[in-house]
Amino acid sequence: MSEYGVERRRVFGIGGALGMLAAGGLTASTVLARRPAVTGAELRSAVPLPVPYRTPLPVPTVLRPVDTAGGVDRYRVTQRAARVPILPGVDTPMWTYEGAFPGPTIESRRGRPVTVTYRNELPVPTVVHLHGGRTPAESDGYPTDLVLPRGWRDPMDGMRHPAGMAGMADPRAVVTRSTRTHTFPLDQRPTLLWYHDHRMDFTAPAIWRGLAGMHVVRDDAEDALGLPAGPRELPLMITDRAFAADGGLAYPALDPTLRERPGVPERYLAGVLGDVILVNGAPWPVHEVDAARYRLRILNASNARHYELEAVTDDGRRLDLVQVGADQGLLAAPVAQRRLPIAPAERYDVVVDFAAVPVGSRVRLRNRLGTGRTREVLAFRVARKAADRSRIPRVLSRDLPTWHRGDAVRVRDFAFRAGRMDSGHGWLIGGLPFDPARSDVTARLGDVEVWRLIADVHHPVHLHLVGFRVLSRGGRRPLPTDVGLKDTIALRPGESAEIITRFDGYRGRYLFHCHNAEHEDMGMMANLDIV
Ligand SMILES: [Cu+2]
Repeated sequence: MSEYGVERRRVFGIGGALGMLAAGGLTASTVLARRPAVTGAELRSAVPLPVPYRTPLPVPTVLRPVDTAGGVDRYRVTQRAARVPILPGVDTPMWTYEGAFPGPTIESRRGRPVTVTYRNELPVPTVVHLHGGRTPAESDGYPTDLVLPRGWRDPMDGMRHPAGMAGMADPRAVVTRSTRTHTFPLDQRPTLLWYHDHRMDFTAPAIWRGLAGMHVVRDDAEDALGLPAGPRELPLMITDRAFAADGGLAYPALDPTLRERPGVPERYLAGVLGDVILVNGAPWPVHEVDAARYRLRILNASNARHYELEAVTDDGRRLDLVQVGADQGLLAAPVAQRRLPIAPAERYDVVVDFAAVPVGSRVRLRNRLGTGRTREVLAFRVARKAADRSRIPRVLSRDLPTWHRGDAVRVRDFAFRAGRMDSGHGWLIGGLPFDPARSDVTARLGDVEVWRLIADVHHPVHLHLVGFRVLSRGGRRPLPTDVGLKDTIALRPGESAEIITRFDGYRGRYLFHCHNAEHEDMGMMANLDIV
């Protein structure tokens, strides 16, 4: 096959890129490659930390629409500073959606449009992206489509690239003042999405301060499956944070006002990790459950921390985590997992059965990648026997895309690695730092493409607009947890992977980027123009 020859050359091309990495002697990549489990530097809290598994698990409130006329659910969300009780007896000043962390959850039905009017009452520009949403470009939250706060003088402020690249304004940016309304058609597979700030150069500290919330899309077919529901379905947003002596959040921003100079000191180049694990904004919480099946909708909303989750009983048994869904919705069939590696922005939809767990005992969700307290995440205390009419059907969905290599009209290669930007250390895609004004990828609407990705250190790579399937990892079969339709793939140090997708939905300017939030602020994004 003539195609085979092309593939071989591309494989050698990637090998060449890796060879350069090894020889390049870049501080970050070489240091981190030697310590592959490290995805950042950990901040130490300056307050006494709570004892794990005493704080009840909060479940974020579901936001009520202000209007549902004409088949559209309309919401209003205000971004504002608030004092949020996170640690026992302490209020933590945060930047929030509606005064809460996580922000309120939006529940929506497939194909029923949602509009959200965001009001910015924070002291800095903001922009909201719905992660995993199949959203028209003008509502996707491009990093320069800023909502300026009242009184923000220079509309160009906050649109400049890090020092030394000043003046790199974006002629295509659509900037508004005070408010902006996003329209989300939500014509997509039901799944757990999340919304978060995506401001150019300042995404990492903005999410850290609290600008993140969940969004669930449902449909009748999924409802009819009989999976655990109601109080037995739990959205779980996992984040790590660190706290200063006054109970405020610690974060090593070069400019703590987040107005001008982006970035973090070099020590935190690989990412910022906290020493406190929060689930739905509570430190190491505990949740009382029936001895029955529960559906856990797990999101890793941490900036840089990876987890490998397992469910362990008090007597040391590991419970199956029966995966029913991935980033972009239901699998074709359930897959029993023992461990769930979860990188920033990834989601898993799993069912865990507490029926055989003795009443009064616990099941802990633990993190195999943590050390000390960061090994602990969440505990379930089995409170009582209970009836359970839920089920896990053998067939979960029949609408997963079945793209084949032969469908692809193009193969593209992207190296995600450390490098130099004008401002110093950066993280680059294909050797380049993000420039909103540059065209990186132009794809035709409807085209199927194969992308080959290669990483120096851990990089969770995320495509806006489309889901993809993982074809291979390291030249071999994908991991058992790569199953289903994804929108974020966790590349491991030195690893290559192939993904396949169809650029479907809308034309316009989108993004692909690393979802280690510190990496994305330090250059690791690129434009994806769909024409
Ligand atoms: Cu990265």
